[in-house]
Amino acid sequence: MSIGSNVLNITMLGSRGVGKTTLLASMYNEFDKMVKDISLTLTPNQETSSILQQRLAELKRQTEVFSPKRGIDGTNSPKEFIFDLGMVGKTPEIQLRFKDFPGGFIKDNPNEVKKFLSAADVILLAIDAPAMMEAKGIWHEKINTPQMITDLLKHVVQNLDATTKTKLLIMVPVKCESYVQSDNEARKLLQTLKDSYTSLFNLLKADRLLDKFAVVVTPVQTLGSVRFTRIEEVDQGEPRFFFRKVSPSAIYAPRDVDQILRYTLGFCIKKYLDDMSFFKRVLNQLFNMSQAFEQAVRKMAGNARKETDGFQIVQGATLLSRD
Ligand SMILES: Nc1nc2c(ncn2[C@@H]2O[C@H](COP(=O)(O)OP(=O)(O)O)[C@@H](O)[C@H]2O)c(=O)[nH]1
Ligand SMILES: [Mg+2]
Repeated sequence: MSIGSNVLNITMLGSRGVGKTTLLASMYNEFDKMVKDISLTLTPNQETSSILQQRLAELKRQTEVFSPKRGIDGTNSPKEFIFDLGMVGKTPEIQLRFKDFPGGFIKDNPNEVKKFLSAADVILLAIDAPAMMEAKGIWHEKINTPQMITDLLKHVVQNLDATTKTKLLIMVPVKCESYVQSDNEARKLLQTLKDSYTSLFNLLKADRLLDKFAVVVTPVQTLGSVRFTRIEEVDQGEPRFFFRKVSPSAIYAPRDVDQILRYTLGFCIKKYLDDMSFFKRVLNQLFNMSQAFEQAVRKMAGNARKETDGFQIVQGATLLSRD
């Protein structure tokens, strides 16, 4: 986030069909519950709102047994989801811009993606949890392309030196309902994730990056009431993953999706305060985040942030405010 513009850029990575739009829809849908005593409000722009409403309606109609299809949503072009965040009844004070890069686009246009990643404050990596956890992870490389992600981040960290910009990487195992129902399972998910992204973790834990690049793992249940059931291999090595509702009458029941915003805004407010004290010293400049808003965001970010049950701050805890 740069002082003055108050725009927070969030770049989303993850294969098509992994659940990125669903994640945003669930997050937005849960927002009011999350801030009920804080007077914050999140307002999507028209286009964002209509896409998310449509997605929510689909989620609520989810059949008892289903297999998410990959790549049926037509275009393979990047999308932008825009939300304004502010105090209820007041002019918004921060804009959150989620840039959604589907897997296929990244492969064809790496340079454009690198540019966005370098400019991003937060990188949200959606990881297909069943691909990583089931069948000894044989589908992980194909679906989650960890090497391609690591290569993109290599570029980002090379360019980080030149600036004082800090970044937050949020690794989000999605479709993870089957792996977080007990402490033991959640620990196993976290460990498998660490084993499945060793080169990425090794890259980011270089000394010079430890206080610049925060990394957190946040397994969120965007549907909640479903479980993985089986994989069917259809034509030419294309797997299909099947899920089943926990009971025929189970309804859409997302869990922990608030964590994404708690971490994102915790990082953002810390960055804002650090930048502000720097600029105050140097320029004695005035800034445009109201104190009431700053306090509300701080409160939201600090409240109920999870660090157990598969959630972990892997590095850079000091970049995430904590009071
Ligand atoms: N089991 C399960 N399925 C999910 C979850 N999130 C999304 N899906 C399924 O995955 C499909 C694709 O999700 P979508 O958000 O469009 O993926 P995107 O291409 O990454 O934006 C949806 O139609 C859902 O059926 C989840 O948390 N659990
Ligand atoms: Mg999408």
